[in-house]
Amino acid sequence: MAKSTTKKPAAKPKAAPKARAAAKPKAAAKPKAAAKPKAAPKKASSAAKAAAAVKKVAGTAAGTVSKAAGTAAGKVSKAASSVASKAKAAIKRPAKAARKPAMTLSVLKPSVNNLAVRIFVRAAKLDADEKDVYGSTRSAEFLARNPAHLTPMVEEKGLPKGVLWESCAIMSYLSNKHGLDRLYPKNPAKRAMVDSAMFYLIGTMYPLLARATYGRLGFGLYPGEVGSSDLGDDHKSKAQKAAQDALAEPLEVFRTFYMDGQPFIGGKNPSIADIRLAATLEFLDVIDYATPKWAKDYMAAMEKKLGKAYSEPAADVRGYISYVKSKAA
Ligand SMILES: N[C@@H](CCC(=O)N[C@@H](CS)C(=O)NCC(=O)O)C(=O)O
Repeated sequence: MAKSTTKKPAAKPKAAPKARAAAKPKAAAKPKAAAKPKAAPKKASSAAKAAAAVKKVAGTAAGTVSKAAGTAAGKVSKAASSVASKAKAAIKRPAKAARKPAMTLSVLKPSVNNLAVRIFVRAAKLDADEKDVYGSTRSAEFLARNPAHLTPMVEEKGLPKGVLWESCAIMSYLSNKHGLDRLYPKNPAKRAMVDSAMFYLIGTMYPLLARATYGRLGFGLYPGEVGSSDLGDDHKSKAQKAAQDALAEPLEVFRTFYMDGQPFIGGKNPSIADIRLAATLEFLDVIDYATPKWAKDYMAAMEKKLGKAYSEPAADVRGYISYVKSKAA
């Protein structure tokens, strides 16, 4: 399972300074609490139970046997106490150092690009050390590994360059590597549909969604766009509205073409394209978008299917949106 370690105390997308401050508190708090280290106490308490059980059994056995034959009872009692002392020693032995997860996943928690992979690693039960890299994606150290300064980013042995970014590429790679055919079908034709849905999302829908939501989220818009220009607010809000209106078409394409009467793009079960789509739609809440009923039902179905794997990381995005909205109010 993904584990969370927060290197920098905050989460922050390529956002304006405002958003940085905002992203931080929520992002830092939650996944830390969700993190793992329950192992040691559990081990100790089960060892203690074992010791107690051994002692109890040994006591009973010794008592019974001693009535019948003192010598035999002595032997049994000796053996039992040796087992009991081994169990006691096990209690004292320090818990084994946790195994280092096979991969590191660098994330910014209020981001839906990141949310997709965070949901994926949890749903696939992959062993990942999740690192919050808020504030450090442009550091020399980060740029030396990832000149695109983008998250999510996976680092693990075996990758030709040691790192991999782009959410959909990460999910495809890890699905291939771990044989997760359930999330990313092996059949070439079915896989092509999942790829098509993901490329369509990243190449066509996401730029519209970013133009419609990033301003409100406090994230920086891409160079060359109205939102990042020095045009006045009236131009910016017209551009934002145009992008918002344009979202209806790709949404409808997902419903009619990719889902086509099935609950998910993946058919009866979610695929990595579904994880990417549901995560993306989370941002619509920041503009109070009139999300069609089918899309709301779809998101709820995704969350129901994936459970905590979905809701735990989604809470970071939702928390950030609530914060942004409360500030605006
Ligand atoms: N298409 C990419 C988009 C990745 C992206 O835009 N990541 C942003 C967060 S939403 C980021 O890491 N920005 C930090 C930076 O540019 O320094 C994906 O799906 O992974």
